[in-house]
Amino acid sequence: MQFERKALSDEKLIDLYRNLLLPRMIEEKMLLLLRQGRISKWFSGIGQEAIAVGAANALDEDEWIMPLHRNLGVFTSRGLALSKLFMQWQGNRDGYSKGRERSFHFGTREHHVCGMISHLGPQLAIADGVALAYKLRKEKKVSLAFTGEGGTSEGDFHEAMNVAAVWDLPVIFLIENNGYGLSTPVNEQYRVESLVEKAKGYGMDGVQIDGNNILTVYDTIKGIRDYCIREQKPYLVECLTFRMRGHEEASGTKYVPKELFDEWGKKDPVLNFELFLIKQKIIDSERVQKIREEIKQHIESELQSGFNAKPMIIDEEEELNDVYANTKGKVQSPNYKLQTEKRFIDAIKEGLHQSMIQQPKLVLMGQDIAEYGGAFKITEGFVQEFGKERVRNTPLCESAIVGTALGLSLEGFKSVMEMQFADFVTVGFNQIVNNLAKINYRWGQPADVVIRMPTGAGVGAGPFHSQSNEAWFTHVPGLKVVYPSTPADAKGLLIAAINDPNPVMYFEHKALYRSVSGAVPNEYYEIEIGKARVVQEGDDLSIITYGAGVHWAEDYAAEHPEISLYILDLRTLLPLDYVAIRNAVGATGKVLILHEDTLAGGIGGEVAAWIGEHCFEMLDAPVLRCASLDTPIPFNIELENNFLARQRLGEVVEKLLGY
Ligand SMILES: Cc1ncc(C[n+]2csc(CCOP(=O)(O)OP(=O)(O)O)c2C)c(N)n1
Repeated sequence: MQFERKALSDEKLIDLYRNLLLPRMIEEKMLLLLRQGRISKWFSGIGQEAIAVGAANALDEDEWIMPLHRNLGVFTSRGLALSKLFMQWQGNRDGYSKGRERSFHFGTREHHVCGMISHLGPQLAIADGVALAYKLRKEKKVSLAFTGEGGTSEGDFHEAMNVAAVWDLPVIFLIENNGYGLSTPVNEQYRVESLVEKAKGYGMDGVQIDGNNILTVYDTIKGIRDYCIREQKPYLVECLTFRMRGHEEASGTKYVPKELFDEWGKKDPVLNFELFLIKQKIIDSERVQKIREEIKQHIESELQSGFNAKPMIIDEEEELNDVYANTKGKVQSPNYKLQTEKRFIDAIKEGLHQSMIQQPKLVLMGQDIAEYGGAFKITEGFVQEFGKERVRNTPLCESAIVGTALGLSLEGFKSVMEMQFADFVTVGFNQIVNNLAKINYRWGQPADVVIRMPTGAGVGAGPFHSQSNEAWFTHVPGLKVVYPSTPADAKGLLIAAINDPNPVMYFEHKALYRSVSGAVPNEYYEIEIGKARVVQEGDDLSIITYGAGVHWAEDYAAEHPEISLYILDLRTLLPLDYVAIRNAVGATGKVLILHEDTLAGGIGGEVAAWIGEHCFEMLDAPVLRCASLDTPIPFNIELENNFLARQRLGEVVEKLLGY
């Protein structure tokens, strides 16, 4: 192995050696502890340390890195306390995630490390978001995200690379090519000669290097960092290395030919560098022994404090509280004196517009939202007023944009992403339910993101432009789900969602955009998330509903003055307003839950179950649900009308009144 020290001082070389040796020696100790049953699982990076250590050392300490499961060297190079790391691996409360996350699946703002979720790929777009924040602030910084060669087959790799290229983001994408993805060799993973060829496909530059040579990695990444900052462009680097142990320690290496271990064993990054330093007389074997002894002592004493960690004390309230970041407290109430009649769509636009003025760190992202104004023209005129940097057309890649939004949040920005249609959220689903929703609970990092979801049927748009998919998200702790039905609520809830530091799914019904109007306070105001609205009081029967259902219920009430209906508009589906639900039950003793979403697994089931559990004694009849048919949404208008819950509302009301 050829080492080129270039202008590096002896001190720097020795420093790199220490940095390289530390994760190796920690891992050797961990393998021992694993055999003794003192830790449960281990993903080894032995033989690959030069990549993590070289990359982490090449960046400034306040530049974000997104490491993976074999990158202990990133964590040690960034100076995370080993005692605390060890508590993390043991699932101890005093680790980096209060015992909630395993191994390296955590982040720390202090060290600018954003650890992975188990899914391979999503970390890459988070690096895009961080780099976008650097770019918007004109800071001379890069972000760096790791991927294995296996992970490059994920769609998230493609999307993140493409966004970084199109938006000229200073991101370093680092592929750690270690020959195998679990048991899958590279010839079953991809067909290009080398993965770095993929860079061209995105219009970026790339380089393939020896990942076992610490000086090559360090020097190359330093150079790439300068390039990315200077040129304001991303870069792909492929580091060739080898996985010297099993995928994880229990899974073995039977499928790997022995010759490969012999061949790569000779290229060991630690021993070769040590040999180089000795040969160059930068250190002697005595100094090597001394350094090793110092590190050993350090590991032993850190482990001791790790082992002395306090046992877990379960605090259920804290568990629940940590799912969400704290909101700022009191909402800014509307001033109802100055109101103007507005359509639903214009109220949303006004809420968004006023938020852009109030929140200079708010960025809008979505397909065709800039010059074109968005599929529904909600952001028409915004780009002229707020500029291309804050009103961003995106390539077609929902997953990467949600990930980018999270990256922006890491750097203190807020963002609103427009799904062109709520249906397309399926291709950004993983980022929402696993990254945005869980990150605050996992390591205390809020995901300050709003996703606007133009939703709903009744417009003859067929199965993939009409779905009600809110129930997919009400089942995910960590998300908030709001769903206004009036223009005034649409504006106030959107502003509240943007001000809320948590990820909010904001559903806006397309059929209401231009069909519903109402008085909307002119000023900037919030409607509190989590509070339902009594639409009208009544004595005979309560309809609990939201979205288009509110209008169906109101129309029904107007057509049937002989029935005294109590109508509750939930407005927020997660968290639900249980006080308002209880009041609605108490008012009439007969409850009908109405929603446009299909019946099975809809939020109506959850509300009905809660009422059954908590309000049984108030009921005079079973809780009934009126929902759309359990079919996909048909295109033909007559079929669609038949599909929709509205069709059956009268029937269910009569049935309930008949009890
Ligand atoms: C989306 C997703 N699919 C499958 C897995 C299961 N899995 C975990 S690691 C792994 C292999 C990863 O290979 P590679 O990206 O090359 O990284 P390496 O483990 O070799 O460092 C697989 C299939 C996963 N974690 N995420």
